[in-house]
Amino acid sequence: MSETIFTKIINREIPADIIYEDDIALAFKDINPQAPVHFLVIPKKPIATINDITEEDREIVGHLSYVAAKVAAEQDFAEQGFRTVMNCNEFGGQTVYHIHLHVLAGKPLGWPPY
Ligand code: D5M
Repeated sequence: MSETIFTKIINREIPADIIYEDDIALAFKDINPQAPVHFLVIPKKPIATINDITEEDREIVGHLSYVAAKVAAEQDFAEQGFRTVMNCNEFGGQTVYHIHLHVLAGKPLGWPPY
């Protein structure tokens, strides 16, 4: 797949407010926050969309939720609650084609999300 802006963030070619990193994933604050807390958890492996996840990626993708919960606990909003969202393709509202788990928190979130 072609490189996205998120690969540049992983490679420190452009700045981001990084809040978590390990061998598999990176988490950083969303540049256009939709809630008081809004960060993205991405795999270091570039996977374009949910549709492109393969069997070998299952552990990586599960790890994104693990990181979301870990940061939620560390930042003390786990008990209050939060939302994770992964958008897919045009109708899902995806704009960056490197999968990312949005983590939104800090206020009661509406449902449905439109
Ligand atoms: O979400 C893509 C998200 O990525 C959107 O909420 C903005 C965010 N974004 C885009 N560029 C950056 C940089 N450079 N830093 C931090 N956050 C960024 P989607 O689900 O694809 O619509």
